[in-house]
Amino acid sequence: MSSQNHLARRSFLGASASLLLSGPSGALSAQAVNAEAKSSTMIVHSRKPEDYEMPLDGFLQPITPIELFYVRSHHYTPQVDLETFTLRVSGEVSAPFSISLRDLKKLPRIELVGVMECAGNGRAFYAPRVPGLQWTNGSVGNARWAGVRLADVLKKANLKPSAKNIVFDGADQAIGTMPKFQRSIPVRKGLDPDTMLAFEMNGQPLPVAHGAPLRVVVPGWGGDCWTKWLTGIQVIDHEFEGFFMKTGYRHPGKGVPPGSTVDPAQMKPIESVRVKSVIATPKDNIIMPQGPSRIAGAAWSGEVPLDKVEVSIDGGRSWVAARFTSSNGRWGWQTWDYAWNATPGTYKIMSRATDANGYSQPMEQEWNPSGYLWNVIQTVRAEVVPLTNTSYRSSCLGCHNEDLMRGQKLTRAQWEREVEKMMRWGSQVPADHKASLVDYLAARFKP
Ligand SMILES: Nc1nc2c(c(=O)[nH]1)N[C@H]1C(S)=C(S)[C@@H](COP(=O)(O)O)O[C@H]1N2
Ligand SMILES: [Mo]
Repeated sequence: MSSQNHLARRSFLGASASLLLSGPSGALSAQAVNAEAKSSTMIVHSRKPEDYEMPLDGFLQPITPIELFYVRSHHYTPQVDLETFTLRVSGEVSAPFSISLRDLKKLPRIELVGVMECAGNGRAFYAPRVPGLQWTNGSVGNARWAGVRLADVLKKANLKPSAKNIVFDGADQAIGTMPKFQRSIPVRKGLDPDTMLAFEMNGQPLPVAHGAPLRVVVPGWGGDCWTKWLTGIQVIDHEFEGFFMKTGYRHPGKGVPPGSTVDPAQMKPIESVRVKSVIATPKDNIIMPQGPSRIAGAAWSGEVPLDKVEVSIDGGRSWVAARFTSSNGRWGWQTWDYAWNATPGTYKIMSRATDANGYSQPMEQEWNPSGYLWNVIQTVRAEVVPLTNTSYRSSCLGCHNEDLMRGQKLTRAQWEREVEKMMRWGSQVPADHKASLVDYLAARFKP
């Protein structure tokens, strides 16, 4: 109750502080509220700049709700005024122009479900450790994007034959002496009919943290190309020289000795992400009761479409097909599940996604200097215990340690009276588990 009040007061103060900074604009209070909501549900890597990771439960959702969608910002979140906003298109084009959001929206509208994954997702799993944000599984999300084709915007500007790369510029300003975040994509990908300038996410105006009012959507490619707060598109006839193209976001294309440094000139810019799946349930190191259960998560791929997901409960010795439980199209992630009748034992649960070229997630990953494109098969360790044992663990060991239990050498009748006393004192033993719990205690801790 009091913590809720506290939260409400903080977001109120946040909203009014932003209003003071730059005048009345609806997006600003939305920003403060959004930041509040995210920091209460997400794994917080940094609040300023905003770097939030989706928790594992997010992989159960066919479409990622905005409150759960990861945020990766290199600089502070800028405040773009919707009234004066224009997008400038220039460079190797014969008809450069600037356009307001209202006029941009007159171009044909397109919509698609697309997964966006940070190239650094899974960096935390590399050994030796790689510097950078230590993302585990959740710098990825799946949203419904709506906007206009980048190809239509480029057509309006009339590309010259010399056009080679498209540089995107966002409204966020570099912090200190850090280079400004700018990325380019080749004209080939820019003209793909699914490459988009999006102004809506999940049926709402694009939220500030995700690039309002306009961001680039590059289906299948790493999140680093999906420029937020887009204000400029510059077409160039050469390779873009900016830091985040020439030095950052590059991969050697093959494994290199762990811990080594590689000359960026020997590496290539990250483009497509790789096929991958994540298990949302059960959670690693779980102790769970025997009986019907579900192994479930999400899977996706990049330029090469996703084909199938398989599940193993024996550490990868044998695999069975999982079932898709969503239909999010060519660029979306798919949720999947497998009905598992769990019998007592110790399990290593894995999921393995395969793309349409027959390439499957590997068991081990070769190392690369910035820890990009992690897609190793995940392992979830589970101990399945008999039902009686489950009640023993949840009802008795919640308050008493096992040494104390071992010290009790009681008959069945005595155990029954003891259990009844504990139930009167608040122990949560389901009525239909009482007899089997007494049996279990009487068998294990007898005179
Ligand atoms: N202008 C701008 N665009 C940006 C970034 C940024 O820092 N500034 N980060 C990029 C990176 S690395 C990723 S992974 C995605 C994250 O988008 P999201 O915050 O909407 O999840 O945005 C990309 N676009
Ligand atoms: Mo990223």
